[in-house]
Amino acid sequence: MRRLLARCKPRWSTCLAAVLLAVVGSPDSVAAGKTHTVVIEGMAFHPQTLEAQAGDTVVWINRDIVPHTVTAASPKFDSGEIAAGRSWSRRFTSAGKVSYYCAYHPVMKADVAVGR
Ligand SMILES: [Cu+2]
Repeated sequence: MRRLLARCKPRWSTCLAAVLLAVVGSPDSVAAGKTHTVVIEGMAFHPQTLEAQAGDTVVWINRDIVPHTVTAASPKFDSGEIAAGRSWSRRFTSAGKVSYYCAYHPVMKADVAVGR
């Protein structure tokens, strides 16, 4: 930590923020926001539209016996294969409606509505 702070002299406030983020932003931080769950079951995402706030994390749990993906064009992201019984999560940092689908079964579509 001392070495990290020593590098901070030129832009003290920016660096302090970075240090704080490094401390506060650890994966098990509660301050990061709520965690929501989307269940993938019966070849569909439940709920169809999930409402979340910026900073929240969404966990997709695949309860089907076939693999699925969580794939979006804007912002662009892709879970890759989520095997049966496995899960995948993503944190949403900016507001807006995010439409996603399953790359293996493109008829499977749903949204995350991210508010502020
Ligand atoms: Cu699928």
